Amino acid sequence: MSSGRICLGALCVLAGLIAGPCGHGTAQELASTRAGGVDFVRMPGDCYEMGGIDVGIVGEVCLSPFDIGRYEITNAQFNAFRPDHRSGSFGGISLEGGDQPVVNVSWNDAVAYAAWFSRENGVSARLPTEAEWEYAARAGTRTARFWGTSDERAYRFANLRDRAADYRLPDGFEVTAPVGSFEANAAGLHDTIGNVSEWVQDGFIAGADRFGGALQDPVVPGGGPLRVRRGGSFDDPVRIVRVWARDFYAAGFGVPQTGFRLVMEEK
Ligand SMILES: [Ca+2]
Ligand SMILES: [Ca+2]
Repeated sequence: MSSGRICLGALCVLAGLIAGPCGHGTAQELASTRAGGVDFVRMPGDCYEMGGIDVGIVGEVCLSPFDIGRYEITNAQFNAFRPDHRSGSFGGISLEGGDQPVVNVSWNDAVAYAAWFSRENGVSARLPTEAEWEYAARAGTRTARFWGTSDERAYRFANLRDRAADYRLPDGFEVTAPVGSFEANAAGLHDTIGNVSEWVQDGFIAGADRFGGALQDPVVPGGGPLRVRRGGSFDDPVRIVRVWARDFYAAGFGVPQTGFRLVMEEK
């Protein structure tokens, strides 16, 4: 548990709490809502420095308020939409538990789920933008991981690769863990780093200048074949995971390492 108050922009984040304007006020838990069996945490409108040394500094981006899923979408939640979907197995170990995150879903599948979820629940749900995802995953921190820079503390906060050359930090899960098995970040979100990497809305363009200077609610529209994934998975070694790290995959294909969480736009 973080002991310090971290101030970024107009807000202070304090161990699961937004403490109000820096230097003032009473700590107040971030608002949460629930729709269609999915828990969402309300992110305030705010600005932050996006990007990192490995991928380039995007600069200060500003976001309108949004609600983001506390957990990755699970098999049980996705099967309400597509009862015949199967997440399969990895290395002979099942990925199909009801509380495990859904995987083997393409970006197109994730977008279809968000559209179905919106219709079913009378809300406006979608994938997070890359900028929203990174803001929520950082939860006010500026370090490479939301728990700091330490590799050794990773096993408390993230399900990463156990069976690797750097098998020094067994976290108890060789494949996907039931969502919420690891400690949350300061905003109350679980499994942002690790468990499954997460599809975001953005098309993939390399480079820190990909938003073309539009840094209010920035997004790279899709259109090409590639979409961005964030956070790394149970199949990534701890040494490579960073809160700003990004990679991509073809929009039409699912893999055992990738799932998603939803954002709900405020009305
Ligand atoms: Ca693991
Ligand atoms: Ca994740």
